[in-house]
Amino acid sequence: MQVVATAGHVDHGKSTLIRALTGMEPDRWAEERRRGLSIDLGFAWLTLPSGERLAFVDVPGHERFVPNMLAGVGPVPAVMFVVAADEGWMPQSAEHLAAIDALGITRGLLVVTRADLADPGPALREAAERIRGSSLGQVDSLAVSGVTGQGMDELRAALGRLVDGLPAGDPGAPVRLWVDRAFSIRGSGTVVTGTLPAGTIGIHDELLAAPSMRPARVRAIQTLKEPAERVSGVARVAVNLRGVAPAALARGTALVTPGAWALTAAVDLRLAVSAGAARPPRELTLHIGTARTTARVRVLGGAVARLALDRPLPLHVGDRVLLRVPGAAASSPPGSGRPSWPAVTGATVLDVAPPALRGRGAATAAARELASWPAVPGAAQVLRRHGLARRADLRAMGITAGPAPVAGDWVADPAHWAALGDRLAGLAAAHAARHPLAPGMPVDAARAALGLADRRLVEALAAGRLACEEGVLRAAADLPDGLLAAVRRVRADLAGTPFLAPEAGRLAELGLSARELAAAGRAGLLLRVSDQIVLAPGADAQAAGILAGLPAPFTTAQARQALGTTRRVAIPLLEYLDRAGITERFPDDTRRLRPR
Ligand SMILES: Nc1nc2c(ncn2[C@@H]2O[C@H](COP(=O)(O)OP(=O)(O)OP(=O)(O)O)[C@@H](O)[C@H]2O)c(=O)[nH]1
Ligand SMILES: [Mg+2]
Repeated sequence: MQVVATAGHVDHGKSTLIRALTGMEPDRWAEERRRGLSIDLGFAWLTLPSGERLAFVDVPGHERFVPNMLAGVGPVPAVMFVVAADEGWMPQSAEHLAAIDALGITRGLLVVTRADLADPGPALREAAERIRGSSLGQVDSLAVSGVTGQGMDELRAALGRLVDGLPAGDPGAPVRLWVDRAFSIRGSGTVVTGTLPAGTIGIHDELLAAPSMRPARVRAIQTLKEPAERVSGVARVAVNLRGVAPAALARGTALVTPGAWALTAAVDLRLAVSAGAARPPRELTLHIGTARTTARVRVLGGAVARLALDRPLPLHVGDRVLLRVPGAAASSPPGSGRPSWPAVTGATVLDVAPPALRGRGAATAAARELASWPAVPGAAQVLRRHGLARRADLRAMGITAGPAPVAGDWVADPAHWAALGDRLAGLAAAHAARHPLAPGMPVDAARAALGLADRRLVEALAAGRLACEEGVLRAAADLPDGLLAAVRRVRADLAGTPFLAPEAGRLAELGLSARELAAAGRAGLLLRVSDQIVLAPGADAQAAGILAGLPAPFTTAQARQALGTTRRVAIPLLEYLDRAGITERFPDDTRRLRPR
């Protein structure tokens, strides 16, 4: 299934076209039908000649209902832009196009309707020209009449081509269903509807209602009025929920996959317009999906701004949002001298957990860093800014790929990690100088001094630099320099591929015989998995973190793959983990992590 929203000036024939195409009534309210004017969103669908189903979200064109229009278009991947042949391009045509452009929607179709009333040529030419300058670019276009039915077969064919070109949603993506309607049905309870852009919702799934984050269990699902066990985006869905009242799920709330979304009231983002020439107003309305909230704007520099949201939203790094000047019309008044801030602009979310800006120059430095980020930032940029993060936190920010953990489920920016290691070595040396009779530094003292949340981080940092025994860190001093140098080479080999232990030839080349390996192991500089296999200290905890991500029980082959290593290492490593009580081996040679 695909979902397409309408767009276009008031009274240009959007709803009439949807009625003619689908035989369904998009104007759901008596008031809309009485006034001949759409006020709220309408929903209708049809089956295309290809057999694929296409749902429409019909939006109102009147300028008073722009927030409803934005809620309709917000979660939808494509638009059918409607212009009346007898009126041509009009103010809300421009306003709707500006919104589509700000949302970054790239797929669309131009339909000039009411072609029974006037020659559609001029309207087609002008609209195509305007649309070409937007994110939609060059679109297919045609003339029709929703009243005489002229051109409707061609329109179905054009919609088929539009739909064929649309990317399918990722069924494995985390769910964020922006609610567009919530109501209750006698005997069933709460039902919400929305456009599901990606991900899968199944009966019995537990979702959270953002922003309250109250859990809601899925009792039943319908898509286009048909019951379904599971539905994957892109789709129109109606979800029957247990555990929440409709009032807690009004338009603008979202149903999200637990753990997959950070609820945030502060974001750093890149504006599609640089703040160089014009200054944005202090307050803008942020729109995403069906939600909107007032946001206080602070330009950090160039096109980078920090927004404080009145209402927290479930956001991911890379989300596209629309920023609207409250109460403004789309086309700014011309010729007022100083360039004015556009009525709507798009922006891309760069950071959903921005660090506090302290001290002079912090904003400028932050703007410079964020300006250098790619269009859609990834783990490398986010980690460079945050230094250290749990993988679960990265996932909630929308970052799924990332480096292997340094300890537990912690991942680190390499430079930050190296600097922390150096600071730890310095702290331990200073401690030893201050306490000559008890030179070992307690791990917890080091953890506090480094401001770290988890002592496993200290242990991983100490590995290779300091010996760590019984909760105390000691300088690994009394080993010969040659051995220390060889150990550093091994550690460098392991830096990018932590589970590819050096082969016997490599150990011999570095002069590391069994005796040297044993000494390095005792000093905590290497982890001796077996006589022949050495890894960096902390590799056991790192392996446990990775294996925790496998379905239990897992096979040796699955573990080997997840760890990115060979059987030569995987088998002794798993046996080591068994002995250490980290894993548990079953008679069929599968394993699971022991609960801690
Ligand atoms: N002759 C003729 N009239 C049309 C055609 N399409 C729409 N109309 C008329 O134009 C008026 C507006 O049509 P709607 O379909 O309500 O327009 P809309 O774009 O949905 O308007 P809003 O939702 O209020 O923005 C109605 O009176 C329709 O009967 C057409 O193809 N030919
Ligand atoms: Mg209408």
